[in-house]
Amino acid sequence: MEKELQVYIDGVYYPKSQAKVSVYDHGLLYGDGVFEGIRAYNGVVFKLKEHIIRLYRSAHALMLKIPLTEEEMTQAVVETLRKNKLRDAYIRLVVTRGVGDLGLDPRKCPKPSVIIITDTISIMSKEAKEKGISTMITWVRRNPVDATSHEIKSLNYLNSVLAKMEATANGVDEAICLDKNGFISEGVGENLFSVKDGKIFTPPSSTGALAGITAELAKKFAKSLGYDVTETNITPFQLFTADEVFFTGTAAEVVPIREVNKRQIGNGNPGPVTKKLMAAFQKATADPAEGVPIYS
Ligand code: PXG
Repeated sequence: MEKELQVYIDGVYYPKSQAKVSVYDHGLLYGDGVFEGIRAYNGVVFKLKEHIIRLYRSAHALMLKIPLTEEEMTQAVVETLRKNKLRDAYIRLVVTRGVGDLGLDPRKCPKPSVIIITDTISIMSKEAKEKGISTMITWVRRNPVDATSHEIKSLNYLNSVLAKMEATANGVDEAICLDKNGFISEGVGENLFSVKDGKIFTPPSSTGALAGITAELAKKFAKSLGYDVTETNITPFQLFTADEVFFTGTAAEVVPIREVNKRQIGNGNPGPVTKKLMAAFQKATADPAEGVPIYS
């Protein structure tokens, strides 16, 4: 039998089938915790530093004290990948509030738990990348910035789950969420960009969207290619009538959107700006300088 993947929980490695947390963990009971989804490409953990910084910022917002330094966390991620002899991987980093009682008061949880899962990745299909994906604006709003905003990458993902279910039930690939004012926010685990007359637009974090690491990179590439990138409110109408629309995300990378609520975007094919950014992103994932090496 093939050796089981090893999962890191609080400094100890457990085989996948035995990697478990307590039913009293407030991560389970209340969604009280934070996470990151990270990828490794060809032996390099892509943008690991940026993901670790975001994890600690999310934790800071929740007043959750991670029991490892950022450096120790980085090492633990790399070591978990080594243990599993992975080069191309999906990494799920989770910090929960830890075990407490049945009240939601986090003071009852003396010790947060750190979980590092490294697994093989299921990548988006070649067809999705070549032809673009279909999307729909869902009834599920992004939580406002004064609620469980996705600015904090917390374990509260129920609105993403509901939105994803809605998309699936309607036979489209992915959902797009609006903010409480009706402006475009983001996908269920992707940031959104639109292109009109050679200019690039993306919703601000005031819509409750996560500050995506892939989005940040896409903005950087766009600017270095000479495009204007503006963070601004985008209406559904502006999306329907955009020349190009695309998603960015760790799982999605850069993926063209060919349809929004049955409206064809542009000519229905991935546009020139999207294609250039896809190529730039692809190049970055192959550059060891963009991440932390697993095997030195
Ligand atoms: N918005 C939200 C709400 C997210 O959760 C992104 C945007 C894209 O951010 P990055 O930093 O990845 O460019 C995310 C990222 C999953 C999964 O398992 C989710 C994310 C990342 C990786 C995997 O669905 N969320």
